[in-house]
Amino acid sequence: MSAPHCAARIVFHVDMDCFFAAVEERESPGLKGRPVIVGADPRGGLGRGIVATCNYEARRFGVRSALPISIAFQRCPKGVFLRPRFALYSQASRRVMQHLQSAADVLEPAGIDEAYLDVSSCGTYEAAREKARGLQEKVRSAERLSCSVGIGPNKLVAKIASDHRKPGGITAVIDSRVQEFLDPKGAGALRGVGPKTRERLARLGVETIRDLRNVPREKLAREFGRFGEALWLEARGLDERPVDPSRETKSIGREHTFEADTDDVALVKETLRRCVERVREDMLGEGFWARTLTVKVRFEGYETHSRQTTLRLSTASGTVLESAALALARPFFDAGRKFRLIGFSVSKLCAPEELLPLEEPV
Ligand code: TTP
Ligand code: MG
Repeated sequence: MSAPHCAARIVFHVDMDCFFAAVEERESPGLKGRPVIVGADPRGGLGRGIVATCNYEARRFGVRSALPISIAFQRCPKGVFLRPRFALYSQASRRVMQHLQSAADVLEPAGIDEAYLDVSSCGTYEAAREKARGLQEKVRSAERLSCSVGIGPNKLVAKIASDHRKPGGITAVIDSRVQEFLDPKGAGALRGVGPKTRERLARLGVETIRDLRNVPREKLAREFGRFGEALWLEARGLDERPVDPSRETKSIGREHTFEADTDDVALVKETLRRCVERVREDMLGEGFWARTLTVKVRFEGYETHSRQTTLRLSTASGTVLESAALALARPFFDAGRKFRLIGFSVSKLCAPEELLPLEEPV
């Protein structure tokens, strides 16, 4: 028998499998075995908007998150197309988080269907694996939902590991095997590496994390500035960020990186509106109103700016959020620059009930 792997820090990343679709299947047993696609209305193939997520039956037809709904309809016309029910998913999420909470030394919910758990008190990876099995079983029996668990020495590795064997997987990556685990993965698995960065990396001959590791530190810094420094560390599986329980409700945000830098103001405005709408859906799903609104932009060349305003009263009104976001963004639109990214976030969140008077009016 091999010696147990004692570890200083052990982190889980738990990610629910096909979350919205899995909740829908649970609610309607008739959906079992059929392709289920949650997202915009396909309108017989003419609908606009995108797929939020779909189950594995639908993925077999080439449907996936963020695909235009019209294409999803072409690929899988017999699928069951459902509009998202955010309130239902956030209720399911809250219950799952409670199970995770009771298994963790520290819990950091990282989104509606994912969380980081510090489980260092397990002491060994063997014990951590056992805990992960128990947790999956608990979520399966109590919530009838499936999740995948990544186990690693830090958040970065745990997150990549949770995606390694989906659905229902447990992947543990001990410290001494981090490099071997990361090396063959695409650079896109790292934080902040979207299509745009992947393309720039490809021009440097970088496809995998192994390729990235072979780029000298100075070259990455020259090419990407501070982000290059982060990439250098991440390619080595290094990540010191603690599991932070207070992160959850600090803010809710969405951002979009354009395929190519653009000075098409109408397109950027429309993208901002979509970000606002997604943020608002998340706010309502999680039962929050917000006071502080922030618009972030990144111009070509990675120059990043943000503008923020704090309202006198909290709101969840789509009209208020959208007009405030457009007003905040106006100076950016007037700058005559090319946009790489636009995003919107809200903070100073509160539950609407906190706004109500404490006593019943007489
Ligand atoms: P993910 O965890 O990315 O996706 P998933 O849980 O559906 O599938 P997987 O098994 O691969 O983890 O996202 C969680 C939920 O967030 C997802 O169920 C729907 C929602 N979502 C969107 O609304 N739009 C998106 O573009 C993505 C990626 C997710
Ligand atoms: Mg998921």
